[in-house]
Amino acid sequence: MTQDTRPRGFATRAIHHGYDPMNHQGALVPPVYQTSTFAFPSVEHGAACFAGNEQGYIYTRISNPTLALLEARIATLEGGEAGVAFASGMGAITATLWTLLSPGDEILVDTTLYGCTFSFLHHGLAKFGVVVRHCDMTSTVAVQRALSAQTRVVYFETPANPNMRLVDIRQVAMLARASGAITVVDNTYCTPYLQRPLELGADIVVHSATKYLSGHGDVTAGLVVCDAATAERIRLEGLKDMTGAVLSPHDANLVLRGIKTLALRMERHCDNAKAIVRLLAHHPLVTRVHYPDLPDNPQRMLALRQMKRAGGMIAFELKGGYDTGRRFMNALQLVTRAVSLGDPETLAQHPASMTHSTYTPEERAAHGIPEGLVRVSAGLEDTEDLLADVEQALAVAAAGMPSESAAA
Ligand code: 3LM
Repeated sequence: MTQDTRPRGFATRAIHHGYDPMNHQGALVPPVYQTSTFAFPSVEHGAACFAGNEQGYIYTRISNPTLALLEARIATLEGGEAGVAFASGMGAITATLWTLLSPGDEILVDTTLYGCTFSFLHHGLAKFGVVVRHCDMTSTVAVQRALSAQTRVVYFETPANPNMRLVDIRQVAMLARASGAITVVDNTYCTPYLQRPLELGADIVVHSATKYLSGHGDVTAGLVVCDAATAERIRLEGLKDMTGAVLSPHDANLVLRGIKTLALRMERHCDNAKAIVRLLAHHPLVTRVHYPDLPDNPQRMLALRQMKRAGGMIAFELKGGYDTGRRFMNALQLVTRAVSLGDPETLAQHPASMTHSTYTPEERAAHGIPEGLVRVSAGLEDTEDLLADVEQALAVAAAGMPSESAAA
């Protein structure tokens, strides 16, 4: 029998990469190494492991075989050399930025960011002498102008949470590199199934694996992927010493299980989002839909270039602003009112009072987050059931409006 040497596809690697049952008593599913510490065969071996002269597990806050398998899987899917696992997305983001930045350094970030990332930058990093600067990264000219000799890190989400603005990863990473800065991309909204920032020139990818990667709403987890040397620094500085935000082996196992079905699930999330977007875009109560693959979206060509499909996240605005949005969300019967995203359940939330309430109203206005914006994470239910629920909730929201504004 000849060995198949073709590179394996995404779904195959998501299921098999880095694990051979024959090395584990034939166990089809990787065992969970539910242990905090590891026995040394000799004191000399233990000392050599601590000195970094020999390979070996020491303590789960540093590494663990279950976490190592998850790290290898996300690294191959993102097309990077190495991964590091964390207890949450915020654990991954904070550990990475604590590792890369020192007082006096500057971090250049996009206009719109997830609420807790925004507050970490302004209320966390800034307190320790890191200069945080925003620029509109939808414009490469603005990025070029904003980069300075002090810019150590360029950081963005694409699509951005919650308003779906896109950043041209290839262009911005190229400008950052030319200026000596490291590009960090939060790829939570897309997952490597839809978008691979490292292949487009970014240096580091961060994830909230709480979302699509684990995919079942039952775990909080974070992941980082980059070159092996930087991953080791982030592990030994940001994870081991600065945050201690280690993922539990049991939760790593849940993320590994979720990743096995990522390709299938992402296709369904995209199908459902597309159907909901089509309903919203033609509905008289809807004033604006934020979604990458809409004919009138000026960033549509960029979406087609850097994303396989447009994703499962939608944001939209209704006539009558927040009041109508509140009525719409309260009228939902199948779609669940909840923050988070990427779960089998379709979720709806109000960024201004929930995920982005870490911004002041003035900051939301300056950072492109409308007060009336409604965000939906399209789940995996039957499309017809979702459309029926969204349609009836829009009708309830419209019925509660003063008649002249509903007709306007
Ligand atoms: C949310 N987001 O509902 P964790 N990066 C992105 C994210 O969306 C998130 C994180 C990082 C939401 C969580 S809000 C109270 C609930 C793009 C999380 C942080 O630490 O795993 O939650 O990831 O938008």
